[in-house]
Amino acid sequence: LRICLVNPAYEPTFWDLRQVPGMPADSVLSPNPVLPLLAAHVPFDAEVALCEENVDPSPLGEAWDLVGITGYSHQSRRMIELGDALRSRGVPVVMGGSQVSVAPELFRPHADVLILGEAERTWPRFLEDFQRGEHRQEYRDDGPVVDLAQSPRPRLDLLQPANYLNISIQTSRGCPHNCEFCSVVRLQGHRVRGKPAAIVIDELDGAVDAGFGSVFVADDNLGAARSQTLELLRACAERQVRTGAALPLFAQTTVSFAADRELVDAAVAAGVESLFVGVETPNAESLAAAGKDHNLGGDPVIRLRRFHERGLNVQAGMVIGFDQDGPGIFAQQLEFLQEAWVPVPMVSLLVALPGTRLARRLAREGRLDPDFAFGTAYQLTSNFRPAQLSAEKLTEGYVWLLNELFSPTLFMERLTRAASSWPPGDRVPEAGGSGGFGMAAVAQLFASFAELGPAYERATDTAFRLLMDNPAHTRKLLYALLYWRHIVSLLQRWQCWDPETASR
Ligand code: B12
Ligand code: SF4
Repeated sequence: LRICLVNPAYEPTFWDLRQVPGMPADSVLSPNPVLPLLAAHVPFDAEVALCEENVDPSPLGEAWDLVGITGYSHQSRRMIELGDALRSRGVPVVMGGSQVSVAPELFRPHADVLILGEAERTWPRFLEDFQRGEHRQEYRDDGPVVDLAQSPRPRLDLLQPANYLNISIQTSRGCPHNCEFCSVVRLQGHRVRGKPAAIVIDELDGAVDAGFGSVFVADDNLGAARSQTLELLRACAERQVRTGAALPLFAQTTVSFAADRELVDAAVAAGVESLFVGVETPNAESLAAAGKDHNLGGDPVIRLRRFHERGLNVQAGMVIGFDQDGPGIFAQQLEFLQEAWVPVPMVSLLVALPGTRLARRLAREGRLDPDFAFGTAYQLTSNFRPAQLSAEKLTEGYVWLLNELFSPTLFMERLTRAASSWPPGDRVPEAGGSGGFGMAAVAQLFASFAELGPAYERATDTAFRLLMDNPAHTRKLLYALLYWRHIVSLLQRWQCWDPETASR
């Protein structure tokens, strides 16, 4: 059997750096970990290929006995197009993933088979049925949740490390919280299921062997199961000592992680370099209404600064457009992010994803646009109108905020404050592999700022000094600068970059 597993193409997003001039066109942040995982779960001898359509769509033109398509909400349109095109050529198509699991009715007409929910047991069962010519149209695992202790080593050997900046490795599933706008609990459940540390370490060794040089921890919420996380981080620290090389880690967590000194110490020792922190909003009323009460304890500004003071770079996830947000929210977000020294925040408009409590509530209230095309962060519109803001004011305020945040003065102010708070330290030699930046790429990055005008050119002088003064933090600084350039390119691409704001 010849099987091809595809991650469909998406429009440029916050999450890949393809828009940075001079960056290779294939700078996707990291592969969707599901493809190498499904490849490892094929229960018989078969030829399996992985296709990252964002980089190289050519494998899709080959003759396959079966094509498997994954995807998140923003890939829905492309998933459907691909399904239709492949089936018109007579290729059987199977689809799965988060969006298929929460909105199967969208995909049924475009696939031969849907696999809903976790697929560790149903995917091999389907393949056996398929080979016998007796498969069903839909598989849903009604058994107990999957035990990650049974995870096989993903087939990372089928990936091209040069296409990616990091590898993604999942170490747990589930979250004990239940924020109104999030579908994680519906997809993964309330109980956090950790992968035993020994299996994760084996996967990390496999990632380095396959040529990857840094790791994105694809968990919902690192630290949600405290003792599991501590055990894992300690095993990563031991691995670093054993190999004598740093393997930088990036992970997602919540603000409360900063309040736990033992967890933060363990993260630093494990080689965690950056944390994507779900801060969402400085508006406490919005947090309370969204059920994100765990962000309400303590002062978030102090907590985010605490991450920086331990050398952990913070990428904050921020959201605008809650019913509790009034016209002042844009300025409030700006002030908060400046105060908290977050160099590269990801600010999104609140969108109601299918399968969330938010989508159900808005549908009940008759407020949900059913024909909305889901995008990613930096989507300029939403599928509902917040109570206190018109659609026009929402987009206008959002574009204003992005321009202000990424104007040279305000961006460099945050980066300088963050970098000055990172402790000086010795640089641990890195394992090498994907995700490193050569001198030529750095020179090209700096040259590309000059194209944006004198204010950017002046800012890069400051950036250059920061790089010289903080040799232990070169990678974090370069990533921040790359994201900055990337975001400016996105704003230009979407014709909402304001040269006047950018001149300050
Ligand atoms: C890690 C992660 C990220 C990483 C992605 C790293 C990467 N390269 O993949 C980052 C931080 C970059 C990210 C970004 C975004 N993410 Co995200 N992310 C996750 C997270 C926490 C884990 C996903 C993961 O890696 N799972 C590991 C794999 C192995 O498991 P799985 O996806 O659950 O798949 C299982 C089954 O569904 C099935 N399956 C999946 N695909 C297929 C295909 C076939 C053929 C078959 C048979 C089976 C199958 O098999 C798997 C094993 O059981 C999920 C939450 C969650 N727990 O699902 C959110 C989640 C997937 N993200 C989400 C969203 C919305 C986004 C963004 C659009 C956010 C934004 N505003 O920009 C962006 C899009 C980025 C991009 N360019 O694609 C939503 C998707 C909602 C939806 N309905 O699709 C989720 C569910 C979180 C949420 N808010 O509810 N994300
Ligand atoms: S937003 Fe984060 S904390 Fe809230 S339920 Fe989702 S994963 Fe958990």
